[in-house]
Amino acid sequence: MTMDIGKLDDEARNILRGNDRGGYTLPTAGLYPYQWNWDSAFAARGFAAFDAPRAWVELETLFSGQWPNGMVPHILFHKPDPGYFPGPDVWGADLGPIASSGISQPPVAASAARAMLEADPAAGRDRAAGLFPKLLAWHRWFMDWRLDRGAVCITHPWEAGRDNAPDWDGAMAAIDPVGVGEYTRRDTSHVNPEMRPTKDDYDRYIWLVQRGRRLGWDEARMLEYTPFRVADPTMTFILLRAQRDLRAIGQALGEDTAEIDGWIATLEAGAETLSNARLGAFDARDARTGEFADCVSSASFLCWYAGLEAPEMLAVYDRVTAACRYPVPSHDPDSAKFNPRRYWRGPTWGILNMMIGQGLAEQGHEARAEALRRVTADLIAEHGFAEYFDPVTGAPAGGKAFTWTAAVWLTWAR
Ligand code: 9WN
Repeated sequence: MTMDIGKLDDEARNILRGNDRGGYTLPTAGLYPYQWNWDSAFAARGFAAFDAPRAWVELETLFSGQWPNGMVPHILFHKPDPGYFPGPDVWGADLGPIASSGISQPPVAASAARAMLEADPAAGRDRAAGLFPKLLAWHRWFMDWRLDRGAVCITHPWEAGRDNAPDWDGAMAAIDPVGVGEYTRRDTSHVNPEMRPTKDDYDRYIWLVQRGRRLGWDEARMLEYTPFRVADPTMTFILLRAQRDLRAIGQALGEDTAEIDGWIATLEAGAETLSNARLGAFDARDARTGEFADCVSSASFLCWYAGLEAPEMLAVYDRVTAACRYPVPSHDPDSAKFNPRRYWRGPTWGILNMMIGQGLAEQGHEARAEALRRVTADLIAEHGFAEYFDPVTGAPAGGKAFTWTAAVWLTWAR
């Protein structure tokens, strides 16, 4: 189709400006009224396309909420807003300088910072130097607290950023959310409930939050007994990539990066433990039971973004992307659990496409990368800057005027 690139550029910049709350950017107004971690790093990349100083501020604001133990929370509650549940009163996570959640999210910030530094080394040097020790501390926190056989685990489905992915079904089913009590969701008042996680999911999400709160969000105490601990391809591949990017930043700044070299080796070995031979693909692995989830997800295809060659994944990628018009579906269309409308159980997400596309290109699979870029551009041009899309029809879903979809347009898809 023919698309008006200039008009889409304007629209994307207006979305970023419109969601800007002064130093940080909302994912979308209404549904998500706070600063989210990985959304913010993607927002920074979007701003970098037209306002580099503002892009650095986005990352600096994110790190202003870093906890003393190095963790960077998945939500920073800068200003109270009753439109989102669960808010700071439910999390009770008061260990950091800003009210926040008690868990983290996929660490894409170092990768954003590296891209920004390389785009303008002179202007970016001081900003990158300010962030480097903070990024290092966050990455060390993952290495200290989240590894299982070298792969990175999540302790809550929200930590992966793929909330209701079928990858967690087994681990979630093992939780009995006893005593969770009554609560009122707000997400389903903003968007169609059919596009959101179910009540069974939410009971467990909230039960896990209540448990973390009872344990004072103390990682050592939480590790003694872990009701939910899943080695996750999203986290593992994204952290591996982020470590390589952090090392590049460190080298550009003349820092000692030996510690990061060790982390990369550990994570490379850990990534192999996510290879499910029965499935022929990278998969989530329950760290408590050792069982694989048997799920091909869009996160399985982040292997290339992580810097792995993974030639065996190409045929899986070709099968999955051929199965629907608007790939990459978040869950395998050939699986009985595939649902093209329900959030992370089928829909296509622009940020995953961008990371998969970058990885494919870097590993020399340019034709696949270009096809994916084009399909993502078509999705946005035809259906707008939605939170996610139906992979079969392209229909927009979830929140509108979405920050990370605008950022994907400005940085990669256009
Ligand atoms: C919980 C903000 C976030 C994204 C996640 C996405 C969704 C939150 C929610 O929205 O999660 O963190 O309430 O559904 O799954 O990836 O960061 O856009």
